[in-house]
Amino acid sequence: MNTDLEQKVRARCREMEIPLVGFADVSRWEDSSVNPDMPEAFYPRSIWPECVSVLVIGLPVHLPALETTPSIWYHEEYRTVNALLDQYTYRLAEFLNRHGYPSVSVPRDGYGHVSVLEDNPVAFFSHRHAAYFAGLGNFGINNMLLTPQYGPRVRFGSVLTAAPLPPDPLIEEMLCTRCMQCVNECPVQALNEEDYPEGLTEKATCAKYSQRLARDYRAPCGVCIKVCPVGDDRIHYHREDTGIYREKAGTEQYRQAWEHVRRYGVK
Ligand code: B12
Repeated sequence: MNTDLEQKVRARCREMEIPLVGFADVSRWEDSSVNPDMPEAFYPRSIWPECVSVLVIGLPVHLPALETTPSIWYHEEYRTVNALLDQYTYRLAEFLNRHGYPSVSVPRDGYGHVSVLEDNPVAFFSHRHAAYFAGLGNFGINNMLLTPQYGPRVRFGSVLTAAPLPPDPLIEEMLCTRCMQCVNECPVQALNEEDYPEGLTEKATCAKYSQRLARDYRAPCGVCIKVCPVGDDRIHYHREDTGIYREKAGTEQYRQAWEHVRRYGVK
């Protein structure tokens, strides 16, 4: 394992202000004790046979913007994070290439348009699985990868590399509290109480809702990540109490602010 290279990659990520970085050995996808029954075609080595490790980065979505969803504010925040993910993973792949290790970045999503997802709501590579195997978090009832730092309010990008980087340990302690707020607050009832990956029963319903929001420049939805109580970012933004998202006395000031934002910049 190349620990010197690992330190260089971590230092590069710090310079780029990337808060979450993890490494996964490709053998984790092939180990049935940690991998759910993901079809083999989705394994990194099936996609690129030279792959030895996967480098995963995570960038947070900022809670105050997300709280206004569906809105232009979250819509733009989402686009910014997506653009950065693609740029950062491309640049990290180039960094590794320059160090002599063949590497390639994977697009943060991997579909041409949300309408494509109505018939086939699957991409060729799963970043949430990569993030899990890179020790960045574990799965919640909302089907998202929850991290200690940001709960599910973090988007991931991956670099496939031939470099043998030391794998990070998986997070064993379950982060999801099973509070069911994601299930109860989903505006189109697309989630149920089953554990991942059965929980998202209505992928097409979720995708269709997202498509409707996209026509108005309000996509994506993101309510299931907004209401999740997990993540240190809630402390940072003074949002430990998720009751703020339900009508209750003393929360009018917030509701007015969110409604104000939702009225502008969209159809
Ligand atoms: C398609 C997609 C969607 C679709 C469909 C949802 C879906 N497929 O789960 C729609 C538009 C509905 C959607 C919605 C959202 N998404 Co989305 N989405 C994706 C995308 C592009 C592909 C997912 C995928 O198909 N991966 C490949 C498959 C193989 O893996 P998987 O879905 O991760 O896992 C499945 C398999 O393992 C499968 N499985 C397990 N065992 C078995 C066994 C067999 C036999 C089979 C066939 C399958 C199977 O079941 C798992 C669950 O469906 C990813 C980006 C990416 N490329 O990873 C983002 C991604 C998953 N989305 C993300 C987010 C944040 C969201 C939203 C919150 C919207 C938002 N941005 O605000 C919502 C949340 C919906 C929810 N609660 O699940 C993030 C998740 C971040 C995190 N912290 O986990 C990702 C990773 C984007 C990113 N780059 O960060 N999404």
